Amino acid sequence: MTARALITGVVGQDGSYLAEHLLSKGYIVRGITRRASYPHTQRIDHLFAMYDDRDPECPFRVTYADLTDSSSLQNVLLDFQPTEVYNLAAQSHVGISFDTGESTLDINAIGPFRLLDSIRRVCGPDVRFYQASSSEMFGASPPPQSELTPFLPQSPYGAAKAAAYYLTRMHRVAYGMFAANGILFNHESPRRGLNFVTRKITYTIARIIAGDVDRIELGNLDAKRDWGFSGDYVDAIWRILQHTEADDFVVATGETHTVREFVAHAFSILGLDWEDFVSVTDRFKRPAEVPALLGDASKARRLLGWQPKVGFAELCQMMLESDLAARGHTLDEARVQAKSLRPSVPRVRRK
Ligand code: NAP
Ligand code: F7E
Repeated sequence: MTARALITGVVGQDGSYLAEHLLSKGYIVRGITRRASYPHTQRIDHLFAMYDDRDPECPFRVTYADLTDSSSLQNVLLDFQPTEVYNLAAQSHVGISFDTGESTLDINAIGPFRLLDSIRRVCGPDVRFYQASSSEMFGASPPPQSELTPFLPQSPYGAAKAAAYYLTRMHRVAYGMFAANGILFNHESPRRGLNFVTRKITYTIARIIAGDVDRIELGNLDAKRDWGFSGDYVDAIWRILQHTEADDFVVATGETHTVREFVAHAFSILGLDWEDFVSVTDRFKRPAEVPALLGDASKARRLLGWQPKVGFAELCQMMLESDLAARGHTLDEARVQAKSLRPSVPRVRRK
């Protein structure tokens, strides 16, 4: 039987890479997206161009549904009859979750419950379910973090993801469902949303080179993150659902860097000193911070045979090159242009 994957959050960063990954393996893929007032399918437009959805055999389709709307979830489950469900949809910005706590809890905690409950009622226990859990659940627990590390969430986002993690396990235990958690540490790509710190940095550097702006404003530079590449992580997500039994897995690189190191490295690729172009503002600081994340993914390595391919420096350069290319610059051209830039952040403001 052909595997049939339902992906929530298909227009997001991971959803787009996962759809590509599953299509390349011969899956029939159905994505769901919620209504937006303006089209936001940029990350999957190349897939729409590859497949003709007027063809009844088309392996890739996208339907409207919303994690806050059980009836829409039941409709798509009844219509599509998936063999695997990947729940990637979420309000995924930690900082914004402090401003939108209630809706973040609704989408990120009750949303997975609605989906699990609907799968149980509509599809039965044979459907495999993946929950996009997060290293943000570890919060204040010191590194390194593994599947055995206690959760101490520091944000509405982290608390909601922890609730969803336990609800996923509960459906495994109570109803015998194949319900698994991937506890993924930060993962980035050229498709990363513009207001996550890595992409904000590479995108704004490209704008500095183009002369649109003269600096980047950032918040906490001391936070440490274990940053990997989304393209590598969707393979781990797929492997988690192919494992012999439903289980929970940390997915991480095992290397950690501060935000300061990321921004310094990104500027250094162009031969620039980051301190000439970065100012720190309280505006981007959070009411509570997760100080340090460093994942121990030895269980995923051992049981899933998974390991990341893209490292920190390669990831940073890949994102910068992509943002420069979108503005018509090669890396070499940007390096030449960088030589003519004057520092925009006065020394006195650097503290
Ligand atoms: P992303 O780019 O923000 O994608 C999330 C997607 O969820 C977006 O396309 C969003 O749609 C959709 N969504 C939000 N609310 C929805 C709702 N009510 N109904 C249906 N769809 C909804 O995030 P990502 O980086 O791909 O992350 C994928 C998942 O992994 C998320 O659950 C995230 O929390 C989790 N995660 C991410 C990381 C990471 O570092 N990237 C690490 C650990 C866990 P709109 O475009 O319409 O907003
Ligand atoms: O922040 C600091 C910020 O927003 C990283 C999501 O994918 O990973 C992500 O959550 C760090 C934090 O990611 C700015 O305070 C400094 O310490 O890129 P971020 P995140 O909060 O770690 C987890 C695992 C997820 O599950 C989430 O979905 O960078 N930081 N200055 C800043 N962060 C932002 N966004 N913007 C700044 O200007």
